[in-house]
Amino acid sequence: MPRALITGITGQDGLYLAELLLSKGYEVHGVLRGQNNPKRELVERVVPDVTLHTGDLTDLSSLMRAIGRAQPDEFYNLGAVSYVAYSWENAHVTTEVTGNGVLNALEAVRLYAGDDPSRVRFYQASSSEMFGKVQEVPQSEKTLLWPRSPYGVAKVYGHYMTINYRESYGMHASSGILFNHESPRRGPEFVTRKVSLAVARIALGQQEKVTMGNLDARRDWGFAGDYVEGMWRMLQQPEADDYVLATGETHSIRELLDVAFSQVGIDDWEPYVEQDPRFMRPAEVDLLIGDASKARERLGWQPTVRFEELVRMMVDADLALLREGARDSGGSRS
Ligand code: NDP
Ligand code: GDR
Repeated sequence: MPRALITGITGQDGLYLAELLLSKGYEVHGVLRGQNNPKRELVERVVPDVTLHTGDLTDLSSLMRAIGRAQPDEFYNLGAVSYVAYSWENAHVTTEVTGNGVLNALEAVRLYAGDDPSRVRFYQASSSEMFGKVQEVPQSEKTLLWPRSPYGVAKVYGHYMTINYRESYGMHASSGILFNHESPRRGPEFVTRKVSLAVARIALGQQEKVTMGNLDARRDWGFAGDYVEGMWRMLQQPEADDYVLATGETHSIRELLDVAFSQVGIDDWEPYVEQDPRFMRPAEVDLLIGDASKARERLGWQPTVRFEELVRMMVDADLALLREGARDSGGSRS
């Protein structure tokens, strides 16, 4: 039975990946941070077969202890401070977790693996946010990186450190450059979920308006369930490499609002949407659209859920959730 260890097990991708690996017959372990993590209950409910180990990406010895106990064949580094807007206000914390945390994870794996550094396969959760200021479209593994946020800068560091460990030590370390991927488990701070929750509340008469930031930014949005399959496929390759995962479609926040509101029968959303500079970013990533042809050709990977279906799925899930009267956001991410 292959064994996998996942950091970021409480997050959107961690839960989908754990479900995927369990369905493939893996023994799955997760790193859980904090002395009383409120999301432990969520993980135990959704994936009860996962074994949890206490650890933090900023604490190398805790990672080494978790690896020693889990004895993984595959290590998925999904843990991060992942909210871009927050990263300006907490740049040092973001650098420590999202940047230096990758170095800690790589070091823990390298030290554990001993004489055969490639015996534990490593996945790094890199991001389209690394492309930042638009250099070319669509963006591929070869596009120049020009990050526009402390989060993006930290991810670039983690990305190159992963490549460096592959080249320096012969580690089987792959970096997935994933474009935005969403689901009903998405955190409510991210724009798709913020909108799907607000639209559902507005439809049920629980909220009057939603306050947004920049409506003109464009993103390449896919479904998280498809993207964790791509992560796994990367680690099944004989050689480690870097891969873009994306849908190849781009849509603006305005189009997101069009589809989300239309799902509850509202064609003109303007009366329900306000803009506030509070939600504008010091530097914006204006346009993301990915070229996933390498993943398609080498991994046989392709997304199965398109933009409209994704947004409608999220609005429907939030309507159902609110109707059930679930009160905590933990429940909303299950
Ligand atoms: P989430 O924000 O849902 O999850 C982040 C996870 O990181 C949580 O489990 C969180 O744990 C954990 N974490 C935070 N700080 C630490 C720490 N100090 N030590 C250990 N773990 C920590 O993110 P997603 O699931 O959406 O994304 C997974 C990864 O993929 C992230 O690295 C993200 O940056 C990256 N990514 C995501 C994309 C997306 O569109 N979703 C696209 C490209 C990259 P806790 O619950 O305890 O806070
Ligand atoms: P992003 O996702 O920054 O792309 O990072 P987010 O959903 O936060 O923002 C997407 C775009 O929407 C605009 N926007 C708003 N965003 C939020 N959160 N709230 C608003 O009210 C709002 N109004 C407009 C933003 O300005 C932005 O242009 C996500 C994260 O998952 C990262 O961890 C990951 O690496 C990247 O996707 C790929």
